[in-house]
Amino acid sequence: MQGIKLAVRYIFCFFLLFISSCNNEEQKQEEQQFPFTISNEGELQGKLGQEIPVKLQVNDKLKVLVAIQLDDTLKIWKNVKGSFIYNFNTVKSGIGKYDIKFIGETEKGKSFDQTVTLDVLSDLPFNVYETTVRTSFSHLPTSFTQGLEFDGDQLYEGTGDPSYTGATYVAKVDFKTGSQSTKVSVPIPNFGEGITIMDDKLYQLTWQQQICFVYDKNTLKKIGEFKYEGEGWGLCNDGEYLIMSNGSSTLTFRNPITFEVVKTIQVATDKSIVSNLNELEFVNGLIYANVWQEDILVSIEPSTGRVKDLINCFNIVNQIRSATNASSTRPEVLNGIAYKKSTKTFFLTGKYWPTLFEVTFSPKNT
Ligand SMILES: [Ca+2]
Repeated sequence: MQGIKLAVRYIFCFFLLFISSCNNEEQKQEEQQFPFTISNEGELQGKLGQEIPVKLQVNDKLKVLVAIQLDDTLKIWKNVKGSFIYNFNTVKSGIGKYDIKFIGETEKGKSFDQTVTLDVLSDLPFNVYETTVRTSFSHLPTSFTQGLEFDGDQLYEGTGDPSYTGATYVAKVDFKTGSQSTKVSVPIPNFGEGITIMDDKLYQLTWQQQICFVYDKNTLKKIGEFKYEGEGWGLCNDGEYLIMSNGSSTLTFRNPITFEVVKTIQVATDKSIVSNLNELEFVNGLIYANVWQEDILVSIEPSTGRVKDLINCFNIVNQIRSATNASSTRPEVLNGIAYKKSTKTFFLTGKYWPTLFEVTFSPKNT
């Protein structure tokens, strides 16, 4: 009889333990269950001027849901249930890539978060142009071109230094012969990037050294420098601000006196965000950019970041690739845009290219 009692007691205890472990398991599952889901993640793309709908589904455990962009709270929902749509305002954000973080808090005070990326694209299609070569000039094939700009009819060039042997320089170049009249070498470890000329000063970025060197444009004597954060790639100016690329889809406008950031824009076509923006040139109200490792240029509207034109440079890139190269350096990517106002022509070259092409752009025959 005693044995039976003990057995019943054991079974009862086991049953209690089983129930309690089930409850614990349920509680754990409940605690780990996201109180909201986003059903259209991966499709969050829209055009400037349109709203981008983010489709949310919340369960009855959710107490509060917050949408945050950087440190700004976009929206707070309290006691919402079921499915609803949050419309992202692209007029307010402008063109670009944006991360939105949704944080949901359950009734038990546990919080869950999920970040989604939205792409705001241009609302207008772009034109496609081709390049027509007007003249070809010699270009020093040992120059790793990173910046190219005319001041009147005087061409200036800035180079980089991939082998870290002190090959970074800024020079005045005779565009007809490729010879250099005034040249300033920049010591290692500086890796020169974009150059631009504004108010008798020549500005030269560096890739990862976070220094912008400033020179007297006539003598190329160094007269100052600025520090900045992040990488430096291309540089141009609109007559008021310096405009700088860093290899992303963002262009940064800076005050030329203080180098402070005035504004940034992101760049996109109506099909995609355009990153890897490299050497720049400001011409007739548009920013022209080399796209790194692509045989194209894009022209960009400075107020919005819309790509207005895409310029195919396959013909000149193919000429360079197919030419027998006698020099020890192998031509690399297209990288160098300079506009000469007196002839209304663009001058294009690339890293270690033996040729500087004078070109015009014409609509592509379809
Ligand atoms: Ca340029």
